Amino acid sequence: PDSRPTSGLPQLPPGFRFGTSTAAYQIEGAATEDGKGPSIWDTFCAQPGRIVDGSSGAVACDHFHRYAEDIALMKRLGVGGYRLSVSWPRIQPTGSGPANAKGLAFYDRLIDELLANDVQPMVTLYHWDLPQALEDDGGWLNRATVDRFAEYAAILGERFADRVEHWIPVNEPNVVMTMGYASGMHAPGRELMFDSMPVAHHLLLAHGRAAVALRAAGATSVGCANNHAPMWPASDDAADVGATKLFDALWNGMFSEPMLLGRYPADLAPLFEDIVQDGDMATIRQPLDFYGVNYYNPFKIGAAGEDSEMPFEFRELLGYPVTDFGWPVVPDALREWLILLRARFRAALPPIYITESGCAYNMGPDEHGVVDDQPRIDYLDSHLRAVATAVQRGVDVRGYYTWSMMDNFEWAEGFTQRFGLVHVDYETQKRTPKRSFQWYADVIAAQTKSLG
Ligand code: GBH
Repeated sequence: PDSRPTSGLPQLPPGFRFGTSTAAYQIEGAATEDGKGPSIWDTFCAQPGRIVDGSSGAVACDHFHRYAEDIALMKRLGVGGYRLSVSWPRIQPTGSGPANAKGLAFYDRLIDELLANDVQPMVTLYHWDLPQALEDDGGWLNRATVDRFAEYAAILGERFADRVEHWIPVNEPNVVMTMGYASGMHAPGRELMFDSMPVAHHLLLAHGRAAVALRAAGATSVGCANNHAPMWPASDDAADVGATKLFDALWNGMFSEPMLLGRYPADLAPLFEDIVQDGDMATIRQPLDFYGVNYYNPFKIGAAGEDSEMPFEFRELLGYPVTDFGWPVVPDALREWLILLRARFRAALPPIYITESGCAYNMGPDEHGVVDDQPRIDYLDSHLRAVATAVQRGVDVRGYYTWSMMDNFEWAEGFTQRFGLVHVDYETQKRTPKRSFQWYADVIAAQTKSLG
């Protein structure tokens, strides 16, 4: 008999989907196995000073070999869905031409194992690991990369559309543009600031072209995964409010408005004048079956100082607890964002999935082997309640995929930040479910029970 509590846990409506997320480069390892070509992250990690601990995703969680063990954990967790990404250079080692059979075979094994365990795959095509050969030709600055992406999408659609529940072409295009090509904190490490605008447009075209290719191959649910956050002005000062409005357009509007409305935010349109070609906006605006939101925390924005390169500035958001990464924990801002998103797009907004939401707390196993990550439980509890409140207020949120299933390679932070429900010992590859894992399992089980 199951004596675990069913009350005191956050409750979502019947049919609400609970899931977890990961991304290929962050967990798979096997960087050169079975014909995989190099990606921009393989290259970036090899450059001294790029990754805080000098590490790379060459081995990561060795999920490429341990996927069955990881899926067994998902089964134990009781999740109905798992968001994964496909490594483009595993499928096309140089980003173009025929598919690598061994690369496809890995995702066959993975997807079939998920389905055999009643976990529905949500598949992202591009979670930042561009084939290096395409970057050598200009990467996302080059419009031809969009054609390559459409071909890649067709390969995946033809092979997997019969088994994949949800598809996401591009993870967080705003992060790709800002961190990859504007500030250079991420691969490919370009520091173009506002000269990176073509990257945004090409990522949007890639999204649209992939949606068309996937549907042509039989995909029935295509969405997106956009990183969003409410932007709070540092003061009521006109200069702070103006800077906030501009950053909001850049971060929240620049990708959502073209995808859902077929146009750039008015304030940004001049920046795209010389980039947009006839028919592009219609290509970008494909009907979406769902809208994925990756949420971490709100931003406080102020007017820039005199010598600043940017017309806005990030200010520290004080008065909230912070994760081990230093990110403020503000569950109300998730509710606020969901309500704002609906207010902004109304009928143009499809059902929402939270495609990422989570936190870094870096504790490991104690002397009894227990990973006591109570702050993660508090984080998940409060954020699920924020979603539940938004749903009560009429926002159509269908699921919550927490970031992340397991500790993994956190990009420029290497292995120093742990977001997982499952602890990974990178020396031994031992998996240890944390207390938050059991808590999430209890939430899911209680939810199922309450359906009778
Ligand atoms: C997601 O990115 C990724 O999809 C996932 O792969 C990653 O592991 C996860 O989150 C955790 O980081 O103030 O300009 O420096 C989130 C990327 C990083 C975007 C922090 C906002 C702060 C922007 N976020 N970033 S800035």
